[in-house]
Amino acid sequence: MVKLLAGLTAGTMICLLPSRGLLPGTQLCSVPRQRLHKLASVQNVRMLGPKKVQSLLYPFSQVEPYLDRSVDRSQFQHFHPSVEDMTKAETLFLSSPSHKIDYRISAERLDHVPVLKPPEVCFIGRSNVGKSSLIRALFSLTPEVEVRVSKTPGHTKKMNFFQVGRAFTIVDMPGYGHRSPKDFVDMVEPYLFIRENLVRTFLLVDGSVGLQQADLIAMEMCEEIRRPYVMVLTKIDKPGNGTLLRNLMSLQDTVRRNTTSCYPQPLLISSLNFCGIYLLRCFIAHVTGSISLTDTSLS
Ligand SMILES: Nc1nc2c(ncn2[C@@H]2O[C@H](COP(=O)(O)OP(=O)(O)O)[C@@H](O)[C@H]2O)c(=O)[nH]1
Ligand SMILES: [Mg+2]
Repeated sequence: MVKLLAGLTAGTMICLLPSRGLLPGTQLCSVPRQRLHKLASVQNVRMLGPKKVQSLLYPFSQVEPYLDRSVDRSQFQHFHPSVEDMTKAETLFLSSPSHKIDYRISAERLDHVPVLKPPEVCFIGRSNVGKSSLIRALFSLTPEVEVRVSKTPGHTKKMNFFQVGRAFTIVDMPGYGHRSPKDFVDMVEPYLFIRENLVRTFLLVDGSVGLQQADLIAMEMCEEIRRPYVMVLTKIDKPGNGTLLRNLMSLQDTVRRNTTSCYPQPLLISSLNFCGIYLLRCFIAHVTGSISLTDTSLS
């Protein structure tokens, strides 16, 4: 098991000092001289070329050119916030003395789950699908937050709670599949049923392999629970555009035909190259009521 703290090679990182002013009005004093990934913030992404900016902020644009002309694009862009909204949202992911972001607690059993007031979002999915990596990428502006990522399937046996100031809590759930179906039945399912402050569940599917039987079972469970959930296609850096598009279309089709509680637009993510991380931060900020979007039609 390897403990990685935003473990990136020196060549891929830059150092953002307080004087550089990452975001207007935000305090970096809580992370002095902290080394941040060069793609951690929208502000840095905006300095790249327009095509790169587009694909990092709006990952659907990567596959859109390969889509048949007859397909309605709007179904993939229900949530399409402005760059300004994404910039506003990411300030929530930046720790400061008045807005502390930290790992809060782990729970091995449901009766150990802490009672917390803020709205909560959780990440579920098969072991190794990329839940912890995704949470680590969300917190890349606060790399001192420790999120364990492992190459060994089934590493996360506990629910890990991360507190984002008084705004919301993010929960990393144990994976299902490989060696861990018991955790899933014992913890994940009842948690989803009873957690009153849970506002959104993100169900992760590996974008390089597409929907698996275990994912379909998890979707069925979410449908039974009838709480709003969102499909997330992870590791989109791995497959070629053809495979990714096929997996996306098949997922989209399943969502359209078989679900009522699922958000119609699957989100595309790579925690490796940060594609879609900014959009997801904005989505979380929005569904937890932490920001108001400029364009309120986007919900
Ligand atoms: N290429 C690629 N690999 C990823 C990505 N996200 C996670 N991984 C890898 O997938 C493995 C499992 O990730 P992890 O976050 O521990 O999955 P979890 O079991 O769902 O929490 C690790 O080896 C990660 O480095 C991604 O976006 N792209
Ligand atoms: Mg994990």
